[in-house]
Amino acid sequence: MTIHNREIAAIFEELADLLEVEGANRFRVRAYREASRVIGGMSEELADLVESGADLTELPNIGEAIAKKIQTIVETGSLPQLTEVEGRTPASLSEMMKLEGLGPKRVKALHERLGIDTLDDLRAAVEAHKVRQLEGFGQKTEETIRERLERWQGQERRTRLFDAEEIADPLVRFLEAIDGVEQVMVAGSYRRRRETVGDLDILVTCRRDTPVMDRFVAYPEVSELVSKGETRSTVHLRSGMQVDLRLVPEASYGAALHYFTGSKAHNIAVRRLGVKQGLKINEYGVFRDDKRVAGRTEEQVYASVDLPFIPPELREDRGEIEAAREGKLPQLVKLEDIRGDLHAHTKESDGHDSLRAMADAAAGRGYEYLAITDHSRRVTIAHGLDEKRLAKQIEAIDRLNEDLDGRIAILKGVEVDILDDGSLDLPDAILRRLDLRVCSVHYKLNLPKARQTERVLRAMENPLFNILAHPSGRLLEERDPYELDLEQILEAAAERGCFLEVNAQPSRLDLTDSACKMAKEMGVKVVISTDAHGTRNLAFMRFGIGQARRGWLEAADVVNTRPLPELRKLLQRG
Ligand code: DGT
Ligand code: CA
Ligand code: CA
Ligand code: ZN
Repeated sequence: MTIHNREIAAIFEELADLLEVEGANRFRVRAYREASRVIGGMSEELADLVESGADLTELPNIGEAIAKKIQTIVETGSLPQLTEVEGRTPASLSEMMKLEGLGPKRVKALHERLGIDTLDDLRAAVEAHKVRQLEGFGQKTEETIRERLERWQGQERRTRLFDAEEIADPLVRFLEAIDGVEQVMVAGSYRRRRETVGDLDILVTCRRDTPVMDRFVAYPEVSELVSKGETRSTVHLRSGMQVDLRLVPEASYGAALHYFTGSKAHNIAVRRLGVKQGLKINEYGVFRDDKRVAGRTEEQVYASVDLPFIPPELREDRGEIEAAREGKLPQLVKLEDIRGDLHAHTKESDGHDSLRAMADAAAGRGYEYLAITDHSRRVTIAHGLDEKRLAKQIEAIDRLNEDLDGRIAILKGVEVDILDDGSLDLPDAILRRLDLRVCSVHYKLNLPKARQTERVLRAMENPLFNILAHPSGRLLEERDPYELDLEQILEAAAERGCFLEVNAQPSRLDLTDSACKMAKEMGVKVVISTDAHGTRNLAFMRFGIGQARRGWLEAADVVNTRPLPELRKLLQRG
């Protein structure tokens, strides 16, 4: 049984957390954390690399010692060092660290000073107002912890779409390889490209007497069999993901696909239309007086209620049925419409790859342009660029562009911090020499709404401000968005010719789908960017596209579908 990168990354993360709680050397802690980050972002399986005898120390941030540990994990499935630290620390401490806002430092303080080892202990201490008395906590922190504890309890755990893909892809290949299987389709929220999914809903069609269910429950990743039947089985995988598999007859495939793609609200609305016309619509087909009149394809199901095909990303009952009826469905933006990426990092700040490698990778994707936007000086942990280093990079890009000879245009950019007074982290003189400026809020995320909004609005007053990066600052399943009056920001952006980013990092997907729709309605164009920290991350574009499609965006709403000369004009504000 091979171990996945996700699991290896989790082992290092856990090791770093527990060592930090113990007060271990902070460089060691940081090394493990870095390793975890690198491994989590790799698309090649480490297990394969180890097997092929590759030199792991060639990976960024992986030294001799960590390479050896990776080898151990791949070969044995675990790491003795972790087992050892786990033996020394209460198991519930790591659970506690998963609560938003409670890093190793705080867990350590709670553990040492109040003897808190579990979430239950923590809840009791919060009730007794003991937490606020701790140095470095205070009343506000205590209240935040209380809210998070409450939410944690009532919360279903969801999986990010990217992780869901990593789980679904090999399973789909496994099912497709079964002799006799014809179609395999992942429906549900996964097909609607929701940013997180609860479980996977897979539909299969096959020839008669194909042992699909037997093979499915014997999939090596299955950790628990919940139920097994003739046409439906449910399992849990090692990743924690639940999978529902349904075997459907060819004649019902379209109806089943429609039903299990959902959303539930969309299904109910379509079914209601059917009822008005005397039709019964369910997962087996469309029926009039118990006679099946449609069901083989989704198109047929929609046609039976006089609707055109509605793309899965729109099926949320947010007006798509009315739009379809009036012939006003948007022509949703597609991956092929994208002509370039406008947010990418290199080794110069916190990226893994060189300028040249990033340029080649973008050209390899068929892009017309790529903007290099390394961090500005304030972000010291990311090795942000000051004026001097940025000036050097500008020259390097000029030289590279000559070298590339029009194969792709590399745009000179920066991801510049928006400081807390609303000024930008680098002087206008150097910013002016760039083709574009991506502007980000990276610290003081907890300002009150009015002040945070004021901060961003003030930054947008600078005519050099082009794009507001990851506008809400949220991290999926990890960090809440900061307080910001998006409507005011969009109004100002429309007035001033600024753009908002759909950051396609799987953990960000920020703007959200509904914010995309709001931007469109307020006449603000968006930029879909990957914020790539390595060549492979350029492939994250598909997640940004999914999000934009869920937000009803068309190619015309997206700045980086424009040819370069048009893009350049759009970047000259006013
Ligand atoms: P998830 O898994 O929470 O991310 O969201 P979904 O949308 O994948 O929901 P899930 O897995 O519970 O069910 C898959 C689809 O099956 C759902 O999108 C619509 C359909 N479905 C489930 N329950 C019902 C129901 O009670 N009525 C109708 N009309 N459809 C349902
Ligand atoms: Ca589902
Ligand atoms: Ca399900
Ligand atoms: Zn960035």
